[in-house]
Amino acid sequence: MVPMRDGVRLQTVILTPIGKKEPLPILLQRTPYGVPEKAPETMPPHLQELADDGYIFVFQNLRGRFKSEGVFALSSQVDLNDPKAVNETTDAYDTIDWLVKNVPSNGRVGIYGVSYLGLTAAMTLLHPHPALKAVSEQASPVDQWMNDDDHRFGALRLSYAFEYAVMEQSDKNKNTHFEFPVYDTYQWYLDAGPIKTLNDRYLHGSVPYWNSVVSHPDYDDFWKKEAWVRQLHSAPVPNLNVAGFWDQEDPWGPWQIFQHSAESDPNHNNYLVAGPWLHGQWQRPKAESIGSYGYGGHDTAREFRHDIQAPFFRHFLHGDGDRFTWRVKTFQSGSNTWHTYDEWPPPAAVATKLYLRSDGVLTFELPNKGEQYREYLSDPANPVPYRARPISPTYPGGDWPTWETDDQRFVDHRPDVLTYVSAPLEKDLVVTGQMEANLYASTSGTDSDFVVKVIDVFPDDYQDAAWKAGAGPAPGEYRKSLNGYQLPIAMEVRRGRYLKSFEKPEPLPSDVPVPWNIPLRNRDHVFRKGHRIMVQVQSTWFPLIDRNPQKYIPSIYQATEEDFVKARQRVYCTPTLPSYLVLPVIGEIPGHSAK
Ligand code: PG9
Repeated sequence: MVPMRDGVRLQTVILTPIGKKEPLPILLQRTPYGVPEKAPETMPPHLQELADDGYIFVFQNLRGRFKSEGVFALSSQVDLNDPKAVNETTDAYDTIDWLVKNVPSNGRVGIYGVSYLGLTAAMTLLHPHPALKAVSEQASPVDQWMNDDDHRFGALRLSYAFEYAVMEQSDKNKNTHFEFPVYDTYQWYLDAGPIKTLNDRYLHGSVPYWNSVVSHPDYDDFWKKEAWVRQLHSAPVPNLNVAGFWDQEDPWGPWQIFQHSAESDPNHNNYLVAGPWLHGQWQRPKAESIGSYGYGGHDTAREFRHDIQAPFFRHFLHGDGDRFTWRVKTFQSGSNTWHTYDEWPPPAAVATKLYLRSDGVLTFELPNKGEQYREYLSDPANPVPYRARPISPTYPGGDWPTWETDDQRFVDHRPDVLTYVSAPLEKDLVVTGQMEANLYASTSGTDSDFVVKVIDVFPDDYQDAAWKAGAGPAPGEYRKSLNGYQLPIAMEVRRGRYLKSFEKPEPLPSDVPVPWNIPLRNRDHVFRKGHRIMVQVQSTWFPLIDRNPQKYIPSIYQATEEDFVKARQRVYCTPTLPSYLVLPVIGEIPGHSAK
């Protein structure tokens, strides 16, 4: 029980290797999910590469979780000007102080971890203890209103935010899984109706974080204080940021930490590694494929841990080996190769527009005169599912982790999903850097959402050679095949009320085309020759994102059933109101005439 500055004691497990005589560095993980009860009988795969070098592993429960005393606030607020404040930054500081004074070591401490553990690692950067010599935040959120777990630019990630808050704040001594009385959670959330019902009927105000979510719809001071990264403007300690391109929870935070730290980094302390990973997949035993799409024989998890994570800590904590010379290293999907970059975004990437056309085609050419728009009816009573039903609960495990790689054919025929597709590419198209979508779109309502998905469409005969005599999958094997697979590369939502201001929402003008900028984050992917690029546009994505009533009201979380209305959505494609993707292209643009 390690004492903090306010007297609260935190449950801490210290595992010291037997047989290592020399003083070792300490590697700390701080978690809300529970510490190990005893030393593992055999070394877990994710610790193996580090254990080979020798570390004292320390695991600590956050305040208010399990046997740790105090209250778990599920908060990232840090007030550096308040000397009495306690938060994850001060608790980490106090823990490191106690460890170097009480545990024989070489006096050097590192902290690392994935997701919440990444967050507690990252928050040390705001006031690092002098003994803290290396940090590796991995999939840390940084601003829960703007992106990652709970919202996307203010659009609520309903199922995640609800189920996570229940999990962590229902019972101090365990991770609680909300008991859905029905099998398909899509049906449950739809039947529950407006957000208000969730407290009125189920939680009765018992989960503090959920209460905060529904009482702070806009980007107000509460959320700005939660956005701890706003206080980060340098790289005080070497930090290896790690991000997954298919991370279903926290894909955005690591890039933000990297960017904020780059504001002042004279010692080259700031690194980022990104790969084709689900949330935390780089710490799983293996990461060799997405579904049946293999990475050309690479086990990217093992390669990350062996070739990047272990040498990083070895250099800064043991004083062995060289410092990395690169700033960003990625495992590029499509080419399935590792790449290093001295600068991000790479200067060689050229922002290239790919236009959505009135006939449902994607081309590198601006629409012609006479092209107008495509439209659909968005009905909140029949929202587009974000993955194929039945949708199992987010926790525990199940198929939530992989949904961002699901074949999108399950929705591309829906009348409320617009599909645009390019011709098969004549050459590989390399996309490295920041992707975004810009739509001109209108709604007949006064509020609305637009979701954009960028998809890599595999050729129809992609995998035929893998089957007997190149004949293609037998009946019954189609689901295992990549033939015609629609693999999402980037997906994001914007909520209309926040197009002009995150702090002060405004109604949209009905039936007036307005510009929608939809950031699609950093990517490193090759669309291979013969593949096609697809874009899908829709206005519901349920229950991942709560339903927009499509009629403006001051807080969606106070909406009643009657507020939800159908709306006619139009995506414009005229020469003056074009809708397009911006792709950061390296090298030649296939099939693109120079005129
Ligand atoms: N995505 C989870 C989380 C991190 C930080 C805050 C809230 C949730 C996690 O996997 O830990």
